[in-house]
Amino acid sequence: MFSKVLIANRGEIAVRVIRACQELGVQTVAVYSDLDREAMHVRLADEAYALGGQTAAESYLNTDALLDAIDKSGAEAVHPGYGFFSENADFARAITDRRVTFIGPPPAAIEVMGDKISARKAAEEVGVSGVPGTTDFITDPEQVRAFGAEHGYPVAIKAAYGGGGRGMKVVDSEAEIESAIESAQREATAYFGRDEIYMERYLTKPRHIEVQVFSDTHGNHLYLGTRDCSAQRRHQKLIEEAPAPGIPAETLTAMGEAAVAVARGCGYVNAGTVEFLYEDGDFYYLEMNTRLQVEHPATELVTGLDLVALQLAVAAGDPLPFTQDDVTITGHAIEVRINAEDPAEGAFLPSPGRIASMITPDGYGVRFDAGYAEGDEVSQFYDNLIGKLVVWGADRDIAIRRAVRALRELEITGPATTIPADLAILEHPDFAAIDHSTKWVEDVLDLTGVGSSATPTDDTAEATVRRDIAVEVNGKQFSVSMWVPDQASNPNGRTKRAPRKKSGGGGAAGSGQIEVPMQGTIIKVEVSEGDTVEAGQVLCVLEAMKMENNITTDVAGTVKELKVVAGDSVGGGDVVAVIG
Ligand code: MV4
Repeated sequence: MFSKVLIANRGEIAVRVIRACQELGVQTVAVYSDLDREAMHVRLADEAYALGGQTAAESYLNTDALLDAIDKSGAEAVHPGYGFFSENADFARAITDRRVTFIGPPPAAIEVMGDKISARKAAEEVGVSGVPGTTDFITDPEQVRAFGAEHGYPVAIKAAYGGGGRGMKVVDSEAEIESAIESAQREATAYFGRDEIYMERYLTKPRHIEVQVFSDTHGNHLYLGTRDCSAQRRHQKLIEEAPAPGIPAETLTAMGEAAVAVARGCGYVNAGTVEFLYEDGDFYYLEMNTRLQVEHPATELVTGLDLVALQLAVAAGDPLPFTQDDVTITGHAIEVRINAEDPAEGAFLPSPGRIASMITPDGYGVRFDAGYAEGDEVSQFYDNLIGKLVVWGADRDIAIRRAVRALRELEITGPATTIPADLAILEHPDFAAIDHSTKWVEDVLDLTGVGSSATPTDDTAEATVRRDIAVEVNGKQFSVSMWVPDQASNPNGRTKRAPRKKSGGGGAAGSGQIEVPMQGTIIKVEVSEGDTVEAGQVLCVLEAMKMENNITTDVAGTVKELKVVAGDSVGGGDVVAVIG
């Protein structure tokens, strides 16, 4: 086993890995951005190194700063967590070039699975098929017309070098082919810098089922059961469960064996996930995620395995200590994601801010993996996952009831959270009946009347509290404890955000000051200064929260001023155009 591991991540996954290391007697090294100097993962680690910067690009994606921290700390291995550099073959190579172990798959396996076309070909080579379609790039709308005529509509047009659902367009009829191609190419270029697209038959009510695989360096490849992650919104999962319910045992076994074939075929090592779409009893390979996933604890609770401990063992060269026959699934697990987002009216608007108070659930079968504690700040710059509630039950119904019970115990004040939406899903008869699909949250679940869970906080208490103050010396962090008035730890008092100030004094309906509702990137501008526009007309396209959003004018008039061009970053409330 390693004696020292650096965790190239933050938040709950960094905390998860640090805890596993502590249990194994492995020294832990945290890295942190300027905003994370006092973050939970830094508090828990044995050592911490400053990366500098605020945004992900300036900090957790700063290769030089990370390599520097690795050198200074003397870590023998790096755990990338998920996101950031976890599926970056260049980073994995930069690590291994320094004779430091990357706790993850070989760079070549990351590369094969990195684009959908080569991933699909790799699966086809081992006899695992995806949704009927073609791996040829679309160069002519005629190809889509011919495919639609043969297989019927709808047809899915997908970005070849994309992922996470970005750039997928659904064509319902021949008339929509050209605009769908244009839109898919535009999104693909905006997100991935490449515009190659391909097509598949579009499944209208699929479930997202994934298989957890694990491979060691001795050629052993196992599957550790399935998860259903269909309860998601705009490709952000809300609730996951293990095993995938309501699927015949022989189908689950066939999916497990298909996943292992894919892993073996690409020379996989360490933890991975093979994703499938499941519809009407059939399953279709989608892609492989070459990392440990957010939802791995659901698998841990039904297999009894510590997947992070296994990752460390496999990375250290140990063979997997069990065989496929030893893997058994017991009971049912449900993971509920708690994000700092306001689900009111189904909008899921980011709600960063300081966690004024947090009462976490407990009791039989309940686990809470958080990346924050009371008093910590959820930054707008990073993923806003506060924590994950993971429950185990003897069967699915018990697990659902336990998840609801635990969610009701969980109280967070400060940021709004996804808890009300999570409850709406868990208490819905469709979810109980497994009559949901990947489209269900967006198309069926009714979140009207679901209110904001943001709560004002009482900041009048004058008690003293212990604060561990981080002191940085030559880029390395040391901790000093102080007892200070509680006020000092909360200089801003109330943490509920004041009503957002409208920029430029405008923004009110009908004022002609057209604002964007949230932070994002302008990917297309549809009008020019001097143009005459009608109410409801699209002015520009904002890419935000992984989707294209049309920004429309609510008044008719002339474009007096246009404040953005394609490629501009904008913040929520920024005025993009003035219509007069
Ligand atoms: C599909 C599909 C239906 N038919 N492909 C979206 C994410 C990307 N990785 C693949 N996705 C889908 N591909 C065909 N041919 C429906 C989806 C899909 C989806 C898949 C998994 C999880 C959530 C999803 C939400 C919407 C659509």
